[in-house]
Amino acid sequence: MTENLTTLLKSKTKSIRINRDLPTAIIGERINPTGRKAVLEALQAGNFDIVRKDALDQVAAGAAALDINAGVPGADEPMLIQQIIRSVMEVVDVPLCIDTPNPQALAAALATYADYQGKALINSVNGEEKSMNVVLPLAKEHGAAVIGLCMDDNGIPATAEARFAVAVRIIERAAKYGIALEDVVIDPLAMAMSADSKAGKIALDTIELVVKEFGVNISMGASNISFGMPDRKYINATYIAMAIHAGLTCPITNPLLTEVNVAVQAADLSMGRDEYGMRWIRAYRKREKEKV
Ligand code: THG
Repeated sequence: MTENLTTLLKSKTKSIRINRDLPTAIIGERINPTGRKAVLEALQAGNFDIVRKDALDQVAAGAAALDINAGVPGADEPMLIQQIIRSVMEVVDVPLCIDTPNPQALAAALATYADYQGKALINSVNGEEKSMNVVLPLAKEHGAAVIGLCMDDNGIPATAEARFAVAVRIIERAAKYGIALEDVVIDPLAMAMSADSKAGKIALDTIELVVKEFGVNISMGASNISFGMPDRKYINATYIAMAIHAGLTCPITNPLLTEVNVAVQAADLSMGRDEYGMRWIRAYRKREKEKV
């Protein structure tokens, strides 16, 4: 059996441990203007109230960390991501996952996060030479952990074996930069099942291959899977439970959706990560209280 590795993330006052024997660490997805017109408009107007509210709500709902995505078309992304990080850190103290494909924005975000003496999760590097050459040195320099996406110059591989091969390449390259294996988190890439009916299964199979070989932590945008489908929350809830069984440890998802949150809690209980069901019972009481 491969050992289950622990990824440590930190904010100024909080450390979280991500490990397959511990409860699932939800990374809240909502601070992301893509597909959210109100957020996009507020950010363009320099208003960060929605960002602060999304941060507070997601942490109250159980998010262990928050994904920060500042992808506003035409915006000065390095400046915007710094402003978002400062706004979020005003109101919550969970570690951050810095979600940008822009190297300047990533460097700016990591520099700002350093003011909080944190250890961030970089989202993300992929198997392209140009991505690995830029992102991995930044991860090493800032002592950050990094999500490796199972895609490269040729796009997203169509089989689990080929995605696994990309994960291997990223893991080996990270080691060359002196990044510890436990600081590499692999994302098998959950794609819309409405576009490709095998997309869900390929990601699950990829998780199993990567976990068996390396024991590393696994992240993914677990809501991507249901794009283009009605009643998305039920698909998301079912898929996330299955992915947790396969080895997913830190999904990027929306903890404000009760169906998703309950599925994660029930999956943790089912996987033997909730002694005496204490977390399940506590979450039940919280839901009951919120009903009235
Ligand atoms: N892997 C990694 N990072 C990622 C993704 C991934 N970051 C971005 C994305 N994918 C994960 N984040 C989201 C955020 C929102 C939604 C899906 C994935 C989403 N939003 C609703 C929509 O677009 O319909 C809008 C929600 C709302 O309006 O409240 O579905 O795969 N590493």
